[in-house]
Amino acid sequence: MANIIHHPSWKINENEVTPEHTFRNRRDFLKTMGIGSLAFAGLSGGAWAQESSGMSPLPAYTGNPDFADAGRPNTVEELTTTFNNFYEFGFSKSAPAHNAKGFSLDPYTLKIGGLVDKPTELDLDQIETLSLQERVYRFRCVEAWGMTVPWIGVPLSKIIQLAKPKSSAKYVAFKTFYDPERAVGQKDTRYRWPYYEGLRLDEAMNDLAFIATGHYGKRLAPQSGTPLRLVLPWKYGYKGPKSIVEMMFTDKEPKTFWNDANPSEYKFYSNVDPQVPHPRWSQAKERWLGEGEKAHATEWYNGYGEQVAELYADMPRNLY
Ligand SMILES: Nc1nc2c(c(=O)[nH]1)N[C@H]1C(S)=C(S)[C@@H](COP(=O)(O)O)O[C@H]1N2
Ligand SMILES: [Mo]
Repeated sequence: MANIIHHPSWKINENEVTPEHTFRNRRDFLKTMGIGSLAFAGLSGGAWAQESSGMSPLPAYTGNPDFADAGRPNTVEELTTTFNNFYEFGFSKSAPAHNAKGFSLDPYTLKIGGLVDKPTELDLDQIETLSLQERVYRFRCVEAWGMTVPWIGVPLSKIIQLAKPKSSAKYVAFKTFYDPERAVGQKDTRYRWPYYEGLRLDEAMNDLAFIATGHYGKRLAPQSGTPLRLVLPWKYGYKGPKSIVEMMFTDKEPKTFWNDANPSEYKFYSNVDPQVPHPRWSQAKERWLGEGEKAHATEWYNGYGEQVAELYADMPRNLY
């Protein structure tokens, strides 16, 4: 490999590097550097405290009957919380559970701005009073593993409605926390931190788009994206950022972390599709956590086509 790989002090073993991880050359990095964070210029503060968690227990929630059963067994909590992608806390699957131990963004505030009539700041209580419910969703990572998780949270549309997006708002961008002292992965300059993502507004308003603050009847484990993360069951997992701190409405398609890192491998839409292979992996089959091999056929939109297919009706399939 032509790149000079500079190992930071928390050095990762090469054999632990996940398939999603790719090394970017310096030229690509410089090329994308100036562009991606424009939407958030002036907004990063880095002042997210991490006192030991004083978080209250998860409030009472109801089970949403439409999502009581994902048609397959739930993944056991122990697996969901020990096999993770959360590059801020290391690049191996086992690192986040270890490195994010005790991590918290308390006191937490979600900032909402950009093209909205009501710029808003919400704490966790205000978010959870919007309609806290449990939904069991299938989840699919682009690395061809899947899981099934009983999330607890609120529909993203409820949060969006509070901020009253202007008619000029066509997209929503998400920004996550920045604290390289605590999140050692953010010291790796091969990536541009903090992790950022985006959706078209109609995707964000779809009933499936969900902000999870809990799973398995409790608050999210730190490595699962404390205190809240986006869950989009019809898209590959990287479209759902963990530990979001800002939402910003825009009229242009937002830049995204993985598309900037490797545009030929990670597209903006990233809908699960067995017929659109990733350049490095077929997407035809998938492995469910806890199983040894790719024993299951991948479903288009991860099986959620009834709810989301119309969003992409006039789009060529290979575009996403
Ligand atoms: N902030 C942040 N969010 C993130 C990631 C990340 O590295 N950082 N990884 C993404 C990817 S690739 C996947 S598959 C899921 C993994 O979620 P899990 O570890 O809870 O299974 O989180 C997504 N959200
Ligand atoms: Mo992923």
